[in-house]
Amino acid sequence: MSVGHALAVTTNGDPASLSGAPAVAARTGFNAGKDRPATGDDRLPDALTGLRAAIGAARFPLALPSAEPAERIGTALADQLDDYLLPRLARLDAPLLVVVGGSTGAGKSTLVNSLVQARVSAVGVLRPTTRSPVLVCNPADSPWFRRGELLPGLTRTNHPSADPGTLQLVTAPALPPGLAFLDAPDIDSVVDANRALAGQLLAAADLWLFVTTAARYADAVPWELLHGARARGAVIALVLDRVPAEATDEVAAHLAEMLAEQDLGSAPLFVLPETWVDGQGLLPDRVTAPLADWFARLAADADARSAVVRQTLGGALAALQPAVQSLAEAADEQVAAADALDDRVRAAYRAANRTVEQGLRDGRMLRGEVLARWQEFIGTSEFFRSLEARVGRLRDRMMAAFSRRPAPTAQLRDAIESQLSTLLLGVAAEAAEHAYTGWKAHPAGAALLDPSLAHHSPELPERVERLIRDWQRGVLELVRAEGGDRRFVARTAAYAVNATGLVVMIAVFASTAFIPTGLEVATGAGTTVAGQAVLQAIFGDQAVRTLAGKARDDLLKRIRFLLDAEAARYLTRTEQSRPAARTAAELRRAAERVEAARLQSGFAGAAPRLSAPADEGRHP
Ligand SMILES: Nc1nc2c(ncn2[C@@H]2O[C@H](COP(=O)(O)OP(=O)(O)O)[C@@H](O)[C@H]2O)c(=O)[nH]1
Ligand SMILES: [Mg+2]
Repeated sequence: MSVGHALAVTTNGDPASLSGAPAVAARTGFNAGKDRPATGDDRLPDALTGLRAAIGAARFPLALPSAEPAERIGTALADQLDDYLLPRLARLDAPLLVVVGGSTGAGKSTLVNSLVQARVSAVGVLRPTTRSPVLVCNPADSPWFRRGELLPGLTRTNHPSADPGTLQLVTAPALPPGLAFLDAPDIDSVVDANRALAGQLLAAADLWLFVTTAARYADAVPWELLHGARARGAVIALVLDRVPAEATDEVAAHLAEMLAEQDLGSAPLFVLPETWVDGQGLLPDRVTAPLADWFARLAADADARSAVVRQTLGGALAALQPAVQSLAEAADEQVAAADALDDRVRAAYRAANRTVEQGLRDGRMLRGEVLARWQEFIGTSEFFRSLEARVGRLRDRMMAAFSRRPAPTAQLRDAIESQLSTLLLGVAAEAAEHAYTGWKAHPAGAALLDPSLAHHSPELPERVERLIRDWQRGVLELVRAEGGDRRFVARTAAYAVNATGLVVMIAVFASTAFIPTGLEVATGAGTTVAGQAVLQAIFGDQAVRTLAGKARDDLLKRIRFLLDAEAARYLTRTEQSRPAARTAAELRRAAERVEAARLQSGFAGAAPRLSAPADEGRHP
């Protein structure tokens, strides 16, 4: 390949695209001749509007590796739909927008100024970092760009502005109608917002004019962007600017190689030699001529312009479904992660409930203080000393005994309360710790944690105390209600109610299935006052058993409720960060609608190719 001075060269070895005119090569599967309007029905715009809504509603709040890219892709897609796809589809005949992009100092602004023969865009090294991008068009096209259907998020201004979110509009009579240039911020700007804006503008381009220099063309950032643009099927033309004469062949050949590697071999490439800028800061005509001619021919050729628009639009439409698919997958991951986090919490608190049930079953509650107080309690009732032989009439006599002589009920109650409280606080602390470590090991969970979650809630001791009091009160009410029929509890004896209530509570701790062992504990621990037969008689009593069963259910219910509240500290966090369950399905459905509408539209044909500039110096 040889590159003549100021000659645009192409790296494309395909003669079909070397027509010398900027028209789109006719070898397309795309119905260029019988060009039926792609918007003959509203299916595609409607589907795109639906997709826009689905993307706008999608959230990726859980800190998964896929969330940040999804957030970014979602924003970019929403922007592209608003900025470009929807307005462009509505007005296929609107002027062609050429977005000029590239690295800092590549000569973008100089090139735009030179092409429109006016200093419309500030040039130079001392650039204000937040200068608004400049769009330059023929005065005839100004109303369209001013209207703001394209890039609706940018406020139009007539002057350079430091306001972010503005687009400066300039008219240049030297620029033919039908084609406009947008001098975008540097794609490698040190200012994040500028870089982001550059990307957003490029996604709104009908044609991306990528400017690089002999010194910079191997930089990574532009290649990433080029690669993305290529993947989207955008029409790209390249300018290799400021190439020293002696390096032209070598640099142009190397760049051509890189372009071919990136599947960009067919993109028109213009090599501009290093030169002096004039007093106006403009490049000499002879340097810009090939590029200027190429654009002039494009501006003059409505079919060629339309083909460019259709290629970029078609490419962008075709790229939607795969991109949305990645969003849907990320949304699925969000839901799965939220479920997984909830599962870890539920498992921890289920285990806590199980431990409590186990604790009520295995007799561990009947140890220590409770046991001592229980023995004291039954030991002080004279009745128990003489009862052994007469268990048959136990119930009545027990009640009689209780009502005659107060036993230390308060101490037993306190002991029960403290034992139960220890158990509950212990299981709650353990569950919190398990849930905490479970979340900590999960990337999305770790991000939702705060240190307080590692422990039971600070109000828990108070709640536990209340729970136990309420339960004990409930047991007494049960006993009282049961006594209403006068068979079980002596009618008026408050003491008997209390004492029976305590027996019932103890029976809860020594649940029916467990009575024999529980009694062994009680008797084996040294009490001689109440023999096995007596206790068996008490706890075997159907009325006691029924009451104990009810009291036990009530206690477990209260505890479940309490532990649910503890778990809720975790679960509300996932609930707040949980994306709507239907997000993924809605994204997929909306993307499928777009895809179906696209396939039926005129945009689904094989992408046409923009022909390269004439290359008189090219060897056969
Ligand atoms: N000598 C020479 N200077 C140039 C050329 N193109 C741009 N410049 C200078 O390089 C600097 C950066 O150019 P500018 O157009 O602002 O680059 P941008 O950052 O890509 O917009 C300015 O001082 C220009 O005058 C060129 O072809 N030859
Ligand atoms: Mg510039």
